[in-house]
Amino acid sequence: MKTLIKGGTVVNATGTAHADVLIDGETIAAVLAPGSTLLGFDIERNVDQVVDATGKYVIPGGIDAHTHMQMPFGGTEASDTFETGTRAAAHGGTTSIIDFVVQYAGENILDQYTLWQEKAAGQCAVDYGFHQILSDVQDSSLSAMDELINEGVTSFKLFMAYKGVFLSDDGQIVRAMQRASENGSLIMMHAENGSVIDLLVKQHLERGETTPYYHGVSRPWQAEEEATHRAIMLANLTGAPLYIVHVSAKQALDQIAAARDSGQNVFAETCPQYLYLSLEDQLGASSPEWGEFEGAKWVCSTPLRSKNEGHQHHMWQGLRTNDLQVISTDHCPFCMKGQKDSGLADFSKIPNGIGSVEHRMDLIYQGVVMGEITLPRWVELTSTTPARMFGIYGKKGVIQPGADGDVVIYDPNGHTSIGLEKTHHMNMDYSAWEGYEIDGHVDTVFSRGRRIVDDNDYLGRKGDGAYFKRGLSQYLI
Ligand code: DUC
Ligand code: ZN
Ligand code: ZN
Repeated sequence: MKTLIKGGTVVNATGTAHADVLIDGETIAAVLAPGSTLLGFDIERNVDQVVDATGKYVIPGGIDAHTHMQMPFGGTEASDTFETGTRAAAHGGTTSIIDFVVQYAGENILDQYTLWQEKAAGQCAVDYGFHQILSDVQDSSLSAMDELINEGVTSFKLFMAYKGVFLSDDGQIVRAMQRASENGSLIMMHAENGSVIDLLVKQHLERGETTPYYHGVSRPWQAEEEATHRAIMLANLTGAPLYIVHVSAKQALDQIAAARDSGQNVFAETCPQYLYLSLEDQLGASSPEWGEFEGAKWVCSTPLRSKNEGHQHHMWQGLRTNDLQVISTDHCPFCMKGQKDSGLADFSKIPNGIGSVEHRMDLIYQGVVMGEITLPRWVELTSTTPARMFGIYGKKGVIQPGADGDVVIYDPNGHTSIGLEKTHHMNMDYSAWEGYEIDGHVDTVFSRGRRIVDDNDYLGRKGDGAYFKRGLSQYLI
């Protein structure tokens, strides 16, 4: 199948150009001056389909480098399967995800990796890769890190919170970092001080403060800043490169900026929820159905931060100055009924997570509309840098000859309503983004040359998406 996408504005991280894009089979064959011929051939007459992108942006497919499909967590499992979650991603212009293989204490890492490959195989709508979560860092975990690199898993996530679930102590973290500094892999860190949080949670509950708002209050910015600083110091000690996930506190971002300024290989992402949503929104949330428990819809970790303290402004600023390099979602959806409601009487029992995989490209495009970031920076933050950071650039993250035909036609004059009625495709009984009106619309999505979304219709099939082996981070070599 040959496709010509004609008349659009191609947006790469490096800039914009009026150009036609020729996709041959699964691959971009050429990016051409509008209306040009190829070796004397009239291209338009020699392709199978021509798609008119006049007045629209033609961008590389989004890459969400932080998702948790069907993740076992908080006594339940994230409600999107690899099938439903990747289909929703496709609708939102995301054509690659990198999900997390989970290891709980005592479990064997390579067994878990095999299990996750089995879960995803034949299910996905878009291409996918894996990071590996390490919890107790056994001797076998270290050799497994080396083996997984050959499988294309080149980044390892550790947690400084969730004691008894995921938490690794500082000694375990250092062991994993030492191995990463030897084998070239990237350490990803959930940076929150778990002991402090556990104490504050206990104290709030003892005082009868049980509503979802106290989830955020018991995870203060000091706990994020302290853990971020500690992670940076441990990475400094070992020489390991470090990527801090889901940064929400401005003080944590300042730690990251200082480390980067000193020359250390420290990278970081934030997520849409930390750019738009606040602790005050959560406190004010109430509905006839749920009362104050409505706030459970926005229980995630790191938590939403206070609007009055300027965190959101600082995140946008960090995205402009490149102290933050990536925007992922931390997509970890749970339904209100039957999942989040297990915390009705105790906020600490609410499974942590927000679902956004479908909305990330739209929500961050809104940053362009608001004048927070430029058009090329939108593509850089949501596609190009995730590709480079996680070793898939060239195939993904760019519109150029030889790249996979992962292409999105985005209409800046279109509109996307995230309605109060269910308008999204995620397997959730609500959306954290209900009521958001977006000036822009994902019109058409190609995944390796196949048109899988057109005008809100899904044209693909389960199992279209393939596993990609990743190389080492392209920022480190
Ligand atoms: N944070 C969440 O909100 N959910 C999944 C795990 C995490 O770190
Ligand atoms: Zn995390
Ligand atoms: Zn996560």
